[in-house]
Amino acid sequence: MSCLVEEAIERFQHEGTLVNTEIWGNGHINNTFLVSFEKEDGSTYKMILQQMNKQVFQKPVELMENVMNVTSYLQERILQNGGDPARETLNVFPTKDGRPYYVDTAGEYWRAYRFIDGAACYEQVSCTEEFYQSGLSFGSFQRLLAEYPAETLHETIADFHDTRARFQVFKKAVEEDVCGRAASVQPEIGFVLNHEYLANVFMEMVDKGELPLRVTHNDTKLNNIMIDEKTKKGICVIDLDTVMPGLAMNDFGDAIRFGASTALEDEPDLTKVSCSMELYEAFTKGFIEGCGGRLTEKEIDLMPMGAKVMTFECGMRFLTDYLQGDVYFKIHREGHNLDRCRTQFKLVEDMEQKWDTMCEIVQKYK
Ligand code: ADP
Ligand code: GN1
Ligand code: MG
Repeated sequence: MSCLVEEAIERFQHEGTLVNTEIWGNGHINNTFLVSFEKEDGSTYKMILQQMNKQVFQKPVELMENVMNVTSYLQERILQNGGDPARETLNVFPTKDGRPYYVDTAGEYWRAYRFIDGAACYEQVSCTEEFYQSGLSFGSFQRLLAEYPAETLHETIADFHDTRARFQVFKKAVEEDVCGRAASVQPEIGFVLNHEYLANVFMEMVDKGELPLRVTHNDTKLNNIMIDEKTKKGICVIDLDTVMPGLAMNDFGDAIRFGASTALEDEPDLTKVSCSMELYEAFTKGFIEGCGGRLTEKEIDLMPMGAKVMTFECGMRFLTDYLQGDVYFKIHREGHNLDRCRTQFKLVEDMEQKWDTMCEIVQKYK
């Protein structure tokens, strides 16, 4: 473990003696560590320590202001609802001088969260009920934040789900072809170009003022929710770095692209990849229930489109990163971003095949 990790650990308020530090989780963006301490009575005290990705989040101070404000707001709401604020939302551990982050000697930003015990994050769902529960949690998250003053939130990543803007970035990456990889991915490039309508569909409606901007999570993949090991209920929505004004259908869609897939996001064998209608239905039911009647009819009607748009956007982002030399998403093998891109495009194709069913399911729970 680098000495900067140790330097950071010591800057945060904690109890007991440091006994272990390990790399933790499967996030693509931040560097996450599980840090364990032993207290005087022999019990263990754990914290999640994260080195924030400064290249992705260029305004870490504003980002932490969002996280502090959103988590304090959620803690109050959870308390009012008779829940446990220590476990049902993130809790930031302050530094010894009372700040929500620490800047190390190399200029890197660190933060620490209370470790949520007795719960886990998954890369794939193990049963349909679990995915229903995660739909309920992501829907409730939107409901809990429905009255949050959206104008006070900083935009942590500009144009994050502006698929139309991302399409332009993609085209530029193809033109520049800095790694000379474009020639080898012509079918994938062609797929993006043939689906340009998916890049425009929501943004055109936003331009016309047809869609409400809500406080949304914007990164609703299954491993951003902690599932209670005993009850199997989604207890805590984590990874609040992209909580910003956004579209309800995108939170729905991003969760579908990851959790309703029959394979991992980076599965190289595309024959294993499809969008399970059973899982799609379970999540739809949970999400609509969780939103508690706040979604407009139009938003519900557009939920299947949200699934297609978010899956397309994510595949396009992976392909862009592959073309740019894997500078954004963490990779663990050569061609990793390309494998990820291919699963997403396979899912879009599968959704096109299953489109009528996807629309019928949404209407059933409207
Ligand atoms: P990234 O932005 O890189 O995805 P996350 O904030 O999602 O980072 O954290 C990465 C992983 O660390 C999560 O998927 C989860 O497994 C774990 N994790 C994050 N916060 C907590 C927490 N408070 N308690 C327990 N595990 C956590
Ligand atoms: C990233 O941070 P993480 O791993 O939860 C990314 C999402 C992508 C996702 C693809 C800030 O999510 O937008 O959909 O990877 N987060 C950011 O798995 O770019
Ligand atoms: Mg994450």
